[in-house]
Amino acid sequence: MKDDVTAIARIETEGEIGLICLAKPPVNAVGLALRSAIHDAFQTLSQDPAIRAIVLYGEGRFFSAGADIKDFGKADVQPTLPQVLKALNDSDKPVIAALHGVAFGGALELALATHLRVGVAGLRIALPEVKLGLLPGAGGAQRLPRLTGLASAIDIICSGRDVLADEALSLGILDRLVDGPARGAGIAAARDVLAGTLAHRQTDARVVADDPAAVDAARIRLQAKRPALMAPLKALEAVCAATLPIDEGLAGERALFMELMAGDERAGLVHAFFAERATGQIPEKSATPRTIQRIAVIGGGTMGVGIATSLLIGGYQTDLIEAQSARVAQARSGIEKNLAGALKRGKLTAESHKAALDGLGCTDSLDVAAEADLVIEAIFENMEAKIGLFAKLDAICKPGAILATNTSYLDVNQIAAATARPEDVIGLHFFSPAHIMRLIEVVVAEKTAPSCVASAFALARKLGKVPVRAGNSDGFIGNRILTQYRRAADYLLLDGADFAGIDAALEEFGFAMGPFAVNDLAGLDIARATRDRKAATRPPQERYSRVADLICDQGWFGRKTGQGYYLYEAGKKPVAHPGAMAIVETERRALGLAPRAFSRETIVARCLTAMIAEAVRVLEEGVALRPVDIDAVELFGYGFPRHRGGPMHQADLIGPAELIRRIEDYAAEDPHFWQVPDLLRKMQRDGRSFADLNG
Ligand code: 3H9
Repeated sequence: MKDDVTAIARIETEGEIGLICLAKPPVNAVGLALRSAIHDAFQTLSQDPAIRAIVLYGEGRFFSAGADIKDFGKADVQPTLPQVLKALNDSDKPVIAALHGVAFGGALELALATHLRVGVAGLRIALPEVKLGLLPGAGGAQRLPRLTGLASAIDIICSGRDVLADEALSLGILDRLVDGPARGAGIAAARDVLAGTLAHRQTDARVVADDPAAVDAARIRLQAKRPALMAPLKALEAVCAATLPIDEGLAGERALFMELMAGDERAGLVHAFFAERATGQIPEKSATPRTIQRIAVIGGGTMGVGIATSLLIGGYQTDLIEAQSARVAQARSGIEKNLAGALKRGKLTAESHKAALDGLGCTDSLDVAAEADLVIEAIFENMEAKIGLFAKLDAICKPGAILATNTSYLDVNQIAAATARPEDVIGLHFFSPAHIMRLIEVVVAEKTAPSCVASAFALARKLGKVPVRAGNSDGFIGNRILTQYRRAADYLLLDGADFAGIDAALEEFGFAMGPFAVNDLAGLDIARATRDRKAATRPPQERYSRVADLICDQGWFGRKTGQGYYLYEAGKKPVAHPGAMAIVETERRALGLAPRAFSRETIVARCLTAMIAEAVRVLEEGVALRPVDIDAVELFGYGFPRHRGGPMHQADLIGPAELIRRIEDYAAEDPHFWQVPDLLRKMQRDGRSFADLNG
């Protein structure tokens, strides 16, 4: 038989061993085309009398990332993945999967349907479908328990977690773990099978013992999760079906899979998956990034310490510059503590932890910035201070160094104008805690050079972050939307909802914390400083809630002072602060407002609509490139519930007509705050969705 070097499922032969090489870059995703090609290749090899064993392996970095997520619409087109896998399982000839890199989702299901699995060191396997709002829909929930037993399969499938090669071997998922290329490992295993020295077996022929204790414990754990998602619970149901005869179990699993496939949870999670990757499509994509090896971070506060930690974890030599000598040691110990945490969580190995510590310099001297390829300013939010600092950096830094500001609101053009090299100035807006939060808003000012933008994106990806290109606007993308979301919540509070009720409604929607709990965490004094800064330019028609200011007047700044909207006592669950509630009531009386009742749905509808309206304005002003960039900002920087996909994804679910109706309805009370953005009307007229604008 002639080897076909162009096919996406390439047939190769080594004596009596036939190989099928998955060759569909970048990740060998198994969509309709690849599964059909595998099916055809398998039939060819099955029918070839010269072939006695069949090996499947992958070309490139991975065996395969699983089913093609872009191709879900064709999940039911024949040959379906379950049909292809059944043919593998039923084969008279031994079928062997040789796995390297990753074997996820449908790709692991494919391997589970073969008769023997060989892993190459470094392999990661997973059934991550629940992370996409799905469950393994090609027999994974039936076949994994046949290898591992019910309890381990529940753990792996309902969490979607990665399983490393050693664990996969010990659980019986892998039959053999070797070093070296997968192709050779597969051939060696096939030879041993043919020689009768390596046992192989049809997975479907095995039986699974029931384990009611493990099932009950998992159900209780999953139901207690917030947000309580459907996919893990349905996945549990599917795994339980593994105790039935295989055909019944497979049919039950497929029905549950198709049910999830049709749901909003799946749509939101898949949107989030692609949003994370889509943000890299920027106009500066073809610019060459500058070389960045050494970075200086200025400011030893929480932000500076977090940013420096993130850079060190990313392998950069990093100098933290804190002007107040007395605070230098404190900044160093903050970074060391964060790095120790990263080591403990497995984000750093012992070796990379040591390298990170070796790469850290802490000083009170700005002169060190002369050595840096990139300087990130993270001092307090004060324009004069930033202008003064950038003028100094202009004098100190080497030509071509990138000068970045971590400002969250201020005008980057103005900061750039303090230097004679505005083309080298950019905004890098990290989110706190900067070594954990994944978003970086990359703020492109009027004169920022494309190479500067490309460098920021390359840096962010190296740090494992999600960079989003933002225009220079007060609050950029995220904080602009946050401001309107908070305002909607403040108005609900004045009009009769209570803050704990508002928080509960939004937490039920899926936010980890409601807006008032978040305000307490961030520090009420911080938001007040921003409001004070903007007071002079606040439009007279704007409704202003004084509640937060009055709470601050009491010296209650939230968590850090033990009191804010909530009362915080060590070891106890925070409770609504009666003093804060009294302030709300007094303010309502002073304004002559009769409190109204708001349902949880209304609370969510108002807050979400306020977010969406501002997001649409951000889009029509060109501050965000695409709707999906806005969703990425909200998902990776502001805790927007992942399964909801982001505000723009929600806007598509709600539809422009309903959004316009809501805004016009709310505008009857407050026509200044509630205004229909022109773009929203245009979308309705043109019958377009925000997804259409993603390109
Ligand atoms: C499933 O299998 C359901 C089954 O039960 C079926 C039942 C019938 N499909 O992440 P990267 C793209 S559900 C389509 O940047 P890395 C990705 O969008 C599936 N495309 O690389 C990107 O495209 P672009 C279960 C995919 O090295 C490019 O490949 N599987 C898929 O950092 C590179 O990706 C999963 O959930 C896919 N499955 O990480 C695995 N995967 O260049 C999801 C990736 O245009 N994938 N792409 O932006 C991953 O975890 C990571 O992509 C992986 C590589 C670790 C594989």
